[in-house]
Amino acid sequence: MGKRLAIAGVTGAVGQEFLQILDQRDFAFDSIKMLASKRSAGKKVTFKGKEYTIEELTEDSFGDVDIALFSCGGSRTKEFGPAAVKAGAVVVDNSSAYRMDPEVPLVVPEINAEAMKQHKGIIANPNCSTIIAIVPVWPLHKANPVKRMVVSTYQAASGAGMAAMRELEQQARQVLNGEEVTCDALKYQLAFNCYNHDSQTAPNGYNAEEMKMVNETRKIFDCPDIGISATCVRIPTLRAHCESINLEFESPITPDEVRELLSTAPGVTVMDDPENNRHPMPTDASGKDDVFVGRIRQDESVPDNCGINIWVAGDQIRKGAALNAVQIAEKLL
Ligand code: 2RA
Repeated sequence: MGKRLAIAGVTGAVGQEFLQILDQRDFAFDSIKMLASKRSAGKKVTFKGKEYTIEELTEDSFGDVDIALFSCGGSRTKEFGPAAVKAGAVVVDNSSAYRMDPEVPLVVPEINAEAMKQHKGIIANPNCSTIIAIVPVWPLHKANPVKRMVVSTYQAASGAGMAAMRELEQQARQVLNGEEVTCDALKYQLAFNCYNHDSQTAPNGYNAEEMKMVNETRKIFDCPDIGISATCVRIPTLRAHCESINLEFESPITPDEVRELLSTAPGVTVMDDPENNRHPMPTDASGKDDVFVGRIRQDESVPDNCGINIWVAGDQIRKGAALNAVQIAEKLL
């Protein structure tokens, strides 16, 4: 018997991607409910050739649900997630609401799927820039513990939602036409520009996106002492995040050993062609499941060949959000 599914936040970029991925992966389900805000209730959505009517997300939406995929923001997860659990559903939540709750597993299936066994009804999906960084770092860390990780991100508009993607396109047209730039979904002009991630800055000078990278990585790796520093920047691409990652290992490691380890790592594609200077680009990763890794090279500033630099690209909406959540749900079947 397949599971009874619900998608909470079905009209958003991640919600729409849930449907695509459930279809592409032929996810076994018996029924599916499309849930969204009151504003979207009554609208239609087509899934696997069948038309569904969107229902308003309420506390009573989950009596006939086994697995609920949530991507509707942290406040709505806190409002409706517990009711879903009380009704007997397992919630896989893409928001940051419960990620650092010690009672809630924070899971990347390729890394810590076993943590799911501890769930008490909610399983948290990590932040997209965290997932895209740690999928390739984990196999290296397992072979040779990472002491310190410095990450600079180049994050796509999709991280700010579907409306931000559309606004980036609109801004580009406005700039080229010499018109005033619209900044509703995006905090600043992103077209032909970039800006530091516009999440709140903490007293230590780091924004929430950067502290997610630090705190979520330590939780998922179960490695509270790993040194992590992040700088997160929004750039004018549509849906794939890129990240420059500097790693300091406990023991010496060569670029060839890194390539060898990554060549068999789940969820990773090595695209490392220094001779032709061909390395992952957002256009390579967009729409794909894997995290692409290139620019694999020694960090010659770190003694004893214990430093490595890599460059990664991953689809923010897929592996950075919807795919990772569906992979978690697949382990609940
Ligand atoms: C961003 N990581 O890219 C966030 C979205 N969850 O803005």
